[in-house]
Amino acid sequence: MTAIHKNRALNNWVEEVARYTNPDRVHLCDGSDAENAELIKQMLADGTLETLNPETHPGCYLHRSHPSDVARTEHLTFICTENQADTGPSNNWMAPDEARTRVWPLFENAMRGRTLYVVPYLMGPESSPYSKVGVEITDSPYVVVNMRVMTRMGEIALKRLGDSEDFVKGLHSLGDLDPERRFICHFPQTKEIWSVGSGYGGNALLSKKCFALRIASTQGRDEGWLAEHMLILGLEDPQGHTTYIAAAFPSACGKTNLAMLIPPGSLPGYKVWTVGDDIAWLRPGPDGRLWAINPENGFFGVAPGTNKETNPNAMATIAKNTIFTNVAITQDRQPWWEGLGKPPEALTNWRGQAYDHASNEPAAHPNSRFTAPASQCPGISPKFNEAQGVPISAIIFGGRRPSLVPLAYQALNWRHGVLMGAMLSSETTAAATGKTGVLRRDPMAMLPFCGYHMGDYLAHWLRVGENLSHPPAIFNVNWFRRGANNEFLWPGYGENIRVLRWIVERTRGQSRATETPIGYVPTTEAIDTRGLNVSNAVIQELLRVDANGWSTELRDVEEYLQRFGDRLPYALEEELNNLQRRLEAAEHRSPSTRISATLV
Ligand code: OXD
Ligand code: MN
Repeated sequence: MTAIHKNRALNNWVEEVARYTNPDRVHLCDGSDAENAELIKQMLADGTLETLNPETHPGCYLHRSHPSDVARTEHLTFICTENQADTGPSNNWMAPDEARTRVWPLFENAMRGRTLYVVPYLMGPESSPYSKVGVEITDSPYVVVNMRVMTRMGEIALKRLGDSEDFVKGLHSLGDLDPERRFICHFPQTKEIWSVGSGYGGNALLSKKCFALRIASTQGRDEGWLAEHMLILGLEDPQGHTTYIAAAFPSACGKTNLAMLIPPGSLPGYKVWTVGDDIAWLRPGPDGRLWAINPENGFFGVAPGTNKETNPNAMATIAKNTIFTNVAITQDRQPWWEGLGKPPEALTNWRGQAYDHASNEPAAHPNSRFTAPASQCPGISPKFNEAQGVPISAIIFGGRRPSLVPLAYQALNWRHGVLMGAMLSSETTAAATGKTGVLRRDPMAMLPFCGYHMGDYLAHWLRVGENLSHPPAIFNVNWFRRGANNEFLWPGYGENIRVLRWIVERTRGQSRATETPIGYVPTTEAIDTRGLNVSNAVIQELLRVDANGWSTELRDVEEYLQRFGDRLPYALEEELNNLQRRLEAAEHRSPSTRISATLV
């Protein structure tokens, strides 16, 4: 084989893979428009893509995946380290030797009749010293065109790589798409990823969950920074001052909506700038603050529920040059999903069949997605490409909790905030295969994405905080609390700005809160409800701290955290005991009612 590139390490690896996978052709991707157009032409010809209405959705395409390949498959996702203890109980472990005998053979001749694409990509802004290079080898042209949207792909990455050997090697093959022969393996020690048998985004776009979270989290552990499942936004106030916030929510809990929020007219002068919607790389800066970059260059968002009311900026972002996966289409070939109003009469469902209106089935798959360039977002931050990133003043954790967890509250300090993140839990969604709507503990929303032992990860969080002279304040939010009739108590979406505003003001010592055993809870007056149809009684309920309920919750948290054994940092156990003691004291004073305490 002739050398595909002058970089020796790259060339040797591609040759080795090509010898084993046996493709018809090898193509090094340059990321150009012409290359993209050629790939799309090919995929239109073989049915991998379909054109959407060029008048309403110029440059947009539909891809229908195999019906058994529509979400991340966590039970087939492995961390492969020599020592099982290093992966911890929250990850599936496979010994590297076992991976070589069980998974590697699935790549043998897997690319016969196909093209092997070499996809170099850069995670992070071109000018940033914190950006990292990855190369994905794949036999899926759908993966290539998605990678071009989600990362800085092609020449730009090769230029950055130069003759360095320092890049994450990702090998992906669709294989035969049989879930029985599907594996997503990570080798943090050698910075390698093998993914076979799936074309689904989170399993196949190896830049995203595999590199930017699982591998990067281990690099962060070793180098003193954090790779997190977080959106990044800037909230500009009427005085023109912008405060940056990072927020972790489990998959499909509204990170994209929050990152792209447009404030309602009743709060004039506020503006949200989107820096990222899914992943943040966070580093202590020389000024003692935590600085964040978004390693990605596009959005791979959940389509259902997205509309002009819930996320107008997303709707504008995906109006052109977007790849839609597993959505339904209307008769005039516009993409359609649940949340866009009444289903039109003639509709083709995500499987490509006529939609049966009498059925209870959704027309779009609940985890159907859009892949769209970040540059198309009307609210994209002017700091999106900033080399140093943005300074983070607040970190928010949140999940779907129908009861107990208040609309918002603030941790007493970093250590308590780390416990708050460790306690995060949420009802499961369609982003991963399995039952939806079940409560699952998901520390820092990283349970499926942390590449090493969760106990070590929590200890790493504590260490990072200790080295910050100006650590971000830490908060927890819950947009999903329900009332007696199971109705959502909080309107959510654009109105969440009211909670963000309280958070930003707290970071400046400006807004009011009550000190309760679980942390600082906003006073009812501190959340601006002008122009909102939410009664005072509902606000009180949203902010109620039920000491009894929390004591029960903490017993569950304690049991959960115990699974991390002696790797659970002692400081967190202590923090949990302190919290338990504060709750017990409050229960004695005023059982299961709102806890009256000091205003701060
Ligand atoms: C995602 C996920 O795709 O979290 O972002 O599943
Ligand atoms: Mn995600």
